[in-house]
Amino acid sequence: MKHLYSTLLLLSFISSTISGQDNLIVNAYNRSTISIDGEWHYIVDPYENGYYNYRYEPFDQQPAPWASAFFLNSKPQDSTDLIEYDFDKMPTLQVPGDWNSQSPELLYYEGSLWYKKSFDYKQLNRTKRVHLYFGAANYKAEVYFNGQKLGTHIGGFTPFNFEVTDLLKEKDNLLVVKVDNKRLKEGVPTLNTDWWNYGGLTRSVQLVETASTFIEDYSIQLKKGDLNTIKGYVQLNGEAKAQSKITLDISELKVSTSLTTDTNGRANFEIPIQNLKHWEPGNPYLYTVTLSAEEEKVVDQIGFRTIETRGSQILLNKKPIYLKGISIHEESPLRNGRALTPEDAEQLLNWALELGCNYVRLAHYPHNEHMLRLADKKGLMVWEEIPVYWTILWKNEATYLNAENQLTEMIRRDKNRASTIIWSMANETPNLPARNIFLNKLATKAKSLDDTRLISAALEQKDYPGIANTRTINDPFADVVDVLSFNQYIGWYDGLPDKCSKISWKIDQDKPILISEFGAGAKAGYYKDKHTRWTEEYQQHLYEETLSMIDRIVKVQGFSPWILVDFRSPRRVLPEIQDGWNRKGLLSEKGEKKEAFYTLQKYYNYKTTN
Ligand code: GCB
Repeated sequence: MKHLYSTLLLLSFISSTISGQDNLIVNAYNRSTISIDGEWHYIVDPYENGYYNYRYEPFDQQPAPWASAFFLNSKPQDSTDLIEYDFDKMPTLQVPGDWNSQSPELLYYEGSLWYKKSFDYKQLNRTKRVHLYFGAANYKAEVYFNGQKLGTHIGGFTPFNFEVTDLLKEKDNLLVVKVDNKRLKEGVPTLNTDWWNYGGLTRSVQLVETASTFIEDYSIQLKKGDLNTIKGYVQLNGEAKAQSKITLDISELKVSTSLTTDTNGRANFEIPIQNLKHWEPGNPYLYTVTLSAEEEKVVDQIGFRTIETRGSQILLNKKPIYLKGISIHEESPLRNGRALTPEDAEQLLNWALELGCNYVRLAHYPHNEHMLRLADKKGLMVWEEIPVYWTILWKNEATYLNAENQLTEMIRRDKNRASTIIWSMANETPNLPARNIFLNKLATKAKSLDDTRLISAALEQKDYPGIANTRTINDPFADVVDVLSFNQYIGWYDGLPDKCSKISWKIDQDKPILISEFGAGAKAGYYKDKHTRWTEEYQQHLYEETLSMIDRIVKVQGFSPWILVDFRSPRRVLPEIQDGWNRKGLLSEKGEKKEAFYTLQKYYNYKTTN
């Protein structure tokens, strides 16, 4: 047995230096999948004792046998064996799920935690390839399977996968994942945020089965600005990927197009289409699209729409549209923690619809895929964003690459969602030369990955030089974005709500304007008068004042107040009012509606969208 440890460790040493995650498989949930969600044993490991030896060298990079390396799930072979851990005697956590909301001891925990799951795979069929797919793990995941390291993933909100075909057994597969949510200065996000640092395997873990040559990725959307041409590509992975036949069927449109891949396994296409029902709020039409490769089929539900700007207008399917929005964090009153299921998404998006929204800002990081799928079905336009928030290390190359990777994974996952109309690069970042370089590179990358959607960022507003009580946007990134968005808190961090009526706006850029945030804190059920902070009347008054101010800002094409539901934040410590919650929600964390909910609802009911 000891000999086996050293063999396994040597193997893992070799593999950890050569392996990493594979290209992301798109539309994973609509493929043949086996869930490995459920109860997973865990060990809390703040000192990373199961990862490093006493010289602080990672076990998985040492060729010697180390029975205390947790990824081996070692068991004493006889009564003389010294093994100082035992996963199977430890408590369990639900996967998917953040760990913070599952145990009072873990509420504030930031550090390493090991998950272990054993499972059988009865349907072992050597012609299939099998991939281990993680919806997300916050923040850094080290993944080990049957004693081998598969790789590491950094970034808490995007999916990743590893192929396990050759490692999979029929009985007793061992999956061990170390997840570390320590905040890092060089991380994305960095040390300070105004949200809870929920750690763990926060989204579902699945085995995805594919053919030996399979459809890894595809893009199927309308060509930029063209209501009658579907454009895209299909990418195969596998030995037979070159010169391979693929058929793209949209039977309802009588489309059946044959494609042949090039030597890299890719087929590009443009297909003219007549009589398309275009996706839009109120009529979110989705077509069933089937891709058939030689050995497999992938089915998706895809909507077709164009999104462009013209001067200060946003055009959806060539028609101006006003975005009636709300900002949302990925947190659920149903579970008092990270939202993660289709039901959580249903609840959040139903509230947005009840408010009268046609648009949601999914802040401040990529939300789970159910949110986008449901937004597609419900006809809600979406702003998606990466956690480049406040004070990133702009000059650090690794930080940039991390942000770019999160952007790439988000776009790769969601580029076929008609609902997503805006990719946002950042939130409230300082106007500095190094930041400009960082964000410009991100925007160029986003455009290179997807030229059909709009780019934005939540910027900050400033005093207009030389004109009293006048605000403007003075940020060079405003020249790069397609949609000029900014957050503003006049009446909350900046004076009282009455101040809104005294402020004028002079925004010189000829672009559509979105107000990406405004809001005020209120404790549900606390009533007094409109000048008393934290009351429902104050919040309602702020909404009334802000809404009439917004009506006076020329070029505004929509907004997304902060925020739908109260959310946990360690920055919010005021006793009896905040108690760890940011109170700017239109609903409390228990789902109680505040007065301002109805104020916004009324406004949206009267507001026309064109
Ligand atoms: C902001 C941030 C958001 C905060 C909000 C607040 O400007 O973008 O993340 O939660 O203000 O409540 O202060």
